[in-house]
Amino acid sequence: MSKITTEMRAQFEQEGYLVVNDIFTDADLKPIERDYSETLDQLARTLCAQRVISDVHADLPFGKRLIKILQEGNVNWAQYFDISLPQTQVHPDTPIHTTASVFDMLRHPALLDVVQQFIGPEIYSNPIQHTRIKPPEAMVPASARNGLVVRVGWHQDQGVATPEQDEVPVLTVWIPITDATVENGCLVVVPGSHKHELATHCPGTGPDGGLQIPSKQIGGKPVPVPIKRGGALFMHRLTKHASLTNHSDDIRWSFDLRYQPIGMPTGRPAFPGFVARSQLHPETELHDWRDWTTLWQDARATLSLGAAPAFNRWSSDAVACA
Ligand SMILES: O=C(O)CCC(=O)C(=O)O
Ligand SMILES: [Fe+2]
Repeated sequence: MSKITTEMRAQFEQEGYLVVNDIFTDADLKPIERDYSETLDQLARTLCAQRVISDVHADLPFGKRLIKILQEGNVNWAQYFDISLPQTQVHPDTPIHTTASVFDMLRHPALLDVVQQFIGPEIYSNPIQHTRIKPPEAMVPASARNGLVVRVGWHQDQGVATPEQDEVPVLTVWIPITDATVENGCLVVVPGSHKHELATHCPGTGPDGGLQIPSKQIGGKPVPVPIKRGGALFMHRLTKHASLTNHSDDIRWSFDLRYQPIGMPTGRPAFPGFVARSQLHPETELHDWRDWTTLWQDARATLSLGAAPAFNRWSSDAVACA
């Protein structure tokens, strides 16, 4: 089992976050890159056929190819790569990137071994999860600077879930596919902020158009958390964090996942989670990525009928948001 040391555990308790290096090998991550290259290839071919772009740019590596395509056409591409549905405007054919390689990452034994040391051996994959592929921000057209492709503002992950999840020890796991650096927009955290209460989050005020904690409520001194590919950041649900702008000339690519004990509210009931590991009932574990895909397709079908579930508790009328 990949072990975290007593010192590492103490650091998490003290600071509210922990970086663990070398969880994934290159061989673990390569299949994900291959799948995403395939998705980008299909998208490029479709856009070329629609004459949105003039060339499929098949000779370029993934990141540079995506940037080139974005430079040519103002394309709404992020949903093709995300491992979640959007919170609104779900249609029967809304794309979602549920592939075998991503499912293998969600169930990766070395990752779950670390998660187990935080929340125990009954591990549920919480559906609050995203793929974030961020181009250099200056290259994103102003009208598209929102959502998953730009930096996020200050928040606590508990604040992006519904309140029935408040007592659940949900653990955030942030996994870089490209090295995450200060230049390309790694995360910044306020050490120790998990010892404070949930702050007010104001809707529509973040740089991504989402929730954000007003600056006077951030407190503490933020520190950047660069991480090498292969490692992961583990974060308490109350740790205040944000991400930096991508000022580099290539993409910054990460997945953010969440895990919690089995049998507790996920804070996003409209989306499907699954049993990732169970020592008590191993027969309940989900092992086939196609079953995972079906869960998301079923959720998509339901949401496309027009259901409008609440995704969080915040109102822009809050005094702190004025
Ligand atoms: O990747 C980012 O920019 C933000 C991620 C985040 O807020 C999270 O993983 O909880
Ligand atoms: Fe977050």
